[in-house]
Amino acid sequence: MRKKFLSTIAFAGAAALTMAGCSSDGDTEAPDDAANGGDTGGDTTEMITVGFAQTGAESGWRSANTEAMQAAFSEENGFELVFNAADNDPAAQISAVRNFINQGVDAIVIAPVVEDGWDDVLQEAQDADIPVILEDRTVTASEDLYAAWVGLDFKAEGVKAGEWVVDELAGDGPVRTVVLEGTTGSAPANDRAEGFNEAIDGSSVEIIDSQTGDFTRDGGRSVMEGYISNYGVDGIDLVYAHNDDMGLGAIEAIEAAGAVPGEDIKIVTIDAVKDGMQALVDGKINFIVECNPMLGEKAAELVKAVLNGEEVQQVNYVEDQSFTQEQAAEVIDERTY
Ligand code: GYE
Repeated sequence: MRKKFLSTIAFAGAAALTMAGCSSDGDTEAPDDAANGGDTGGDTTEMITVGFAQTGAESGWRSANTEAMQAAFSEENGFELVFNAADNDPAAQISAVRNFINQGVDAIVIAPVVEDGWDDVLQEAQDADIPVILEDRTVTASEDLYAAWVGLDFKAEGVKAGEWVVDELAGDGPVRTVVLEGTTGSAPANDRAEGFNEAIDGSSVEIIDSQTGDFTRDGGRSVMEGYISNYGVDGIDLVYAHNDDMGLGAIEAIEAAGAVPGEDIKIVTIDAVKDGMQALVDGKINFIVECNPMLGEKAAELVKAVLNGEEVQQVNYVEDQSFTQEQAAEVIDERTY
């Protein structure tokens, strides 16, 4: 552990210097030991211990993100990773971060389940001189409380989804739309709703209902079953799902009701993970906006830079793209997630 490791060397060095001062004839020559870069034959590798507080394992996107983070924060890259998945429970995630602080890790990385409630524990990390890097989702706490953030522009993703719907589906009659929202209080759910609503404003796209499916396939399916029961298949023109997994759940509900997803009811989602892209190629989803989960390398780069005392950019966006059914068919075989 870097912090403890370095403090041990510092202590050993100081002790050695003190010893030299006491026992020698005032020779101020620093003794030859690890603290002075001397070759003591000991292990001087500085492993960086990082506590990573992941949201959970709610979706295909999350699995891809976790894999990318574990690959980047590997031993061969100089890290010892302490991993916690909070099962989408904000209180459990904050408790995990407190544990990391008590363990005295060198740095903490968080993918915050929800935006609010982070001020106290981030202040505690700062008081313990442990830098925090956010990856994926953002928080409402002051930027002074964390060193940097790397992720995606969720609002822009919502705008891109809404603009496609307006361009391709809006016309004279209403486009009766039901929304499958992400986790309540999470940045992607809030921002994807805001962006979509801005893009459809003034068009014939009409949101008739909006409920959370918590970013899970089961959640998407059960909410969609409720929509079909309330409005009937013929009463719904479009599903806007904040992620692929809820869109895939909606497909199951639509097919169980005897209708054809992608035709009787159009579907637009966000993420572009493998299963979503396959449904797009199969014509069951009509348009997907990508949300790149490969954030590990940038997060690891930020941790090392911050621990080395380097200036880092506070906000770090990763590029996104979007796919029609035709575009998905061209790229699906070469995609890594
Ligand atoms: O869209 C979803 C995951 O925070 C961007 O969380 C991420 C979202 C992603 O569960 O699939």
